[in-house]
Amino acid sequence: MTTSRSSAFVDSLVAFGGTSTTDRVLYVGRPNIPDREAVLARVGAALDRKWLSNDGPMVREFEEVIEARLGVRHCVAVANATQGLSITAAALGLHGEVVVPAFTFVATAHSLAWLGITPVFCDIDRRSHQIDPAAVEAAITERTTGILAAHTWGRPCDIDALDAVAARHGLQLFFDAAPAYGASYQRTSIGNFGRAEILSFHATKIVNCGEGGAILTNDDEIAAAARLMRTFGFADTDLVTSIGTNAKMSELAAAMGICSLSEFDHYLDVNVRNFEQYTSALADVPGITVVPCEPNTGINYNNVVIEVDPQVAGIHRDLMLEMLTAEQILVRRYFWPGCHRMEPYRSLRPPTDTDFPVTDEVAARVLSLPTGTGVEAGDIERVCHLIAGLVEHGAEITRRAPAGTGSPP
Ligand code: T4K
Repeated sequence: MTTSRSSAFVDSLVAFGGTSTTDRVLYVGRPNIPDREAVLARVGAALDRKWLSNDGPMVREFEEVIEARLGVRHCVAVANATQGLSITAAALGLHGEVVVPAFTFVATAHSLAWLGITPVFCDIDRRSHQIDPAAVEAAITERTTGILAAHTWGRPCDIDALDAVAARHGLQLFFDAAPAYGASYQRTSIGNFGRAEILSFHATKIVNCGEGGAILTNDDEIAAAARLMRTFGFADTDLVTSIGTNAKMSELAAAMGICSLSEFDHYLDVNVRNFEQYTSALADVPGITVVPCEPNTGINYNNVVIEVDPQVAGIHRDLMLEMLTAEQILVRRYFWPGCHRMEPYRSLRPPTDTDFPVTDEVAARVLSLPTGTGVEAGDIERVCHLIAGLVEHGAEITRRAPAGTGSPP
């Protein structure tokens, strides 16, 4: 119960002069580290071969493992997902405008803007946080050539409805599947939808290469074009047949990726266990909702996301973030404030409060919590205990926080 007296819980918070009971720092996005000996053995083999990049054997092995696991015809490994998205947009011949969600990591939009394509933002579904197919349709103009949908939180978006919109308007549909390795939609692995899907193997993803990405497609022409473009357009020694860039994955990254892929089942088990612990520990905390999974989808649980309803919880998300950060629990407010409020997009089209109201509301409420193999049951207990306490004493914390702290910008 909230009282006007100072409570022991609030006094114990680091932000109010208390001392933390632990030295542990908890991160969102802490990498899953595969068996060290296995990684070092593969790195050693690459050093012995003196072949470190440019279509090396481990990059090809990495691609083949993914093709086999996901049942997709082509996996084109790249240096990172952002480059993979740009290359795919170029391979699809996109120009003019491409519709993207406003609520996504900014790389989705940047990958297009980098090519001189205008990302046109649209709003998301309130419940799932995924791109809203009706909003996509409303954003289409005569300049639109494609739709780049995102599988936000690694959870499949409404692929069937987006397919229908793309077909109705003769548009190319492809997916930013950066966080979605291992996810599935109606029992088919992500990687098989649209013209192509692009994965990230950044350090923060469930399977990682340190830095890495992949273009997945069942289309031979897109795969061939992407293979050329990732390596300067070289079709053969001294033979350049298309525009290209350097988006090659190195052998060292592939070594990490192959070892990481081999431990996927373990990472998934840990993530599921963590997700279930968070869900049950926060179930009765007023104003806190663990964003649920949609039916007919399989997910990798690499993102544990809560919504904080400030009216019910009695504390704003930003103040909660500051309190947890002071405790060395480095939660993140992905994807605040929404791409439409980031440069260069906000200057190109100054945002109003009525443009993308769902994105604005969701972006103001979400918090990503630590998960993965770096997090233990006791850590989750501590995080949930703190969140529950912050809610229980929300009024007092809000009153005692220095002016401007944690208040919505
Ligand atoms: N599309 C979507 C929907 C995406 O989410 C992303 C990437 C992309 C496209 C682009 O994919 P890539 O081109 O990166 O392959 C991080 C990641 O860098 C980024 O890959 C990821 N999404 C995004 C959601 O998160 P930042 O700017 O938040 O990174 P940073 O440095 O703040 O680190 C994130 C957290 O991870 C921190 O808590 C620290 C921790 N961390 C990070 C690294 C790199 C570690 O503990 N160890 C590490 O080695 O973007």
